[in-house]
Amino acid sequence: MPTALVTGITGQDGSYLAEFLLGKGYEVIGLVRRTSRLTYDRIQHLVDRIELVQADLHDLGSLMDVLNKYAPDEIYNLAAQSFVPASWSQPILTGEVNALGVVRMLEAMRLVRPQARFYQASSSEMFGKVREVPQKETTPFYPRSPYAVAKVYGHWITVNYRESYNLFAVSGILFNHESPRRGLEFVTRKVTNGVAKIKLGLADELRLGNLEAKRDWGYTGDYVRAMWLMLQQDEPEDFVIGTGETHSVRELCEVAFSHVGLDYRDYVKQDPRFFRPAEVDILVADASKAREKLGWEPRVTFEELIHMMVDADLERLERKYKQ
Ligand code: NAP
Ligand code: G4F
Repeated sequence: MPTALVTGITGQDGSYLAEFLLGKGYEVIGLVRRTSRLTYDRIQHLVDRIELVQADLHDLGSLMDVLNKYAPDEIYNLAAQSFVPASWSQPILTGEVNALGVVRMLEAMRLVRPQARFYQASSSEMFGKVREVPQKETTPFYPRSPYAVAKVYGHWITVNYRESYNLFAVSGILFNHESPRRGLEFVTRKVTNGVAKIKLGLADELRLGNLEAKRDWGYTGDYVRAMWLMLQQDEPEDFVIGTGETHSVRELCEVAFSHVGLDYRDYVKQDPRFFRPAEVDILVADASKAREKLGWEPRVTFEELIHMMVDADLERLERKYKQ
């Protein structure tokens, strides 16, 4: 039975990846940081089937201890400060975790478990002020936030450890991926949760920032499959993962509100508080390399994804407020 270590297991991607790996017969070790309250809501249904171990990306010794104890075959480094706006208010913390945290994990692997295979959660935010449309593996980066700058470091240090130490270390450059487990502050979930609240009479408006920004939004369940496929290849290589479709935040609102028979123009208000100091205007993936080499394709469409998220929020809120 192969063993996989997943950092960020309590996050959106970690929970889907853990499910996926269990389905493939892996022993799954989840790295969790010490917090004053447990943050296991996304993995509550899995806690009896996985092993959780405390360590922190700030602390090299804790990472080395975990690798020593569990000797994983695969390491998925998903942990990060993942909310872009927070990276302007906490740029140093974001750099510590999203940039230096990656090299700590790679150092731990180099010193303790060099035969393991390493996946780094790189991001389409690295393309930022895009140099070409669509974006592929060779598109130059132009990061537009402290988050994205830190992710560029994490990306290149992974390439560098692969080339310097001959480690099997790869980066997945993943475009936005969403699900009913997405954090409430990200725009898809903010919209689907807002729609559900308005539909149930729990709110009467939804305040958003830039409605013209465009993103390539896919379903997280599809994207964790791509992470795993990258670690099953003969040679370590980086891959762009996305749907190849782009939609504006305005279109997202149209699809989400009309799913419950409402017109977004009656409820959505633009609020300067949610605009960013520097915006990423358009992201859209050219994932042809992943299609050809990994045989990867997304299975859930944009409309299906947004409908799934609205339905899940409606169901959750109905349950909560009926009691
Ligand atoms: P998420 O839901 O915010 O989860 C982040 C995870 O990182 C949580 O488990 C969090 O733990 C953990 N974490 C944060 N700081 C840590 C530290 N110092 N030590 C150990 N763990 C720490 O993010 P996600 O959407 O699943 O994204 C997963 C990864 O993919 C991130 O690296 C993100 O930047 C990257 N990414 C995401 C997308 C996307 O669209 N979702 C696209 C491209 C790349 P707590 O539960 O304790 O907070
Ligand atoms: O949902 P978002 O906050 O995601 P963003 O910034 O694209 O980052 C996410 O995807 C990245 C991959 O490209 C990941 F690396 C990162 O970790 C994260 O998962 O915002 C999407 C767009 C932005 O252009 C933002 O300006 O939506 C726009 N937006 C408009 N109104 C809003 C809002 N975003 C948020 N969060 N809240 C709003 O009210």
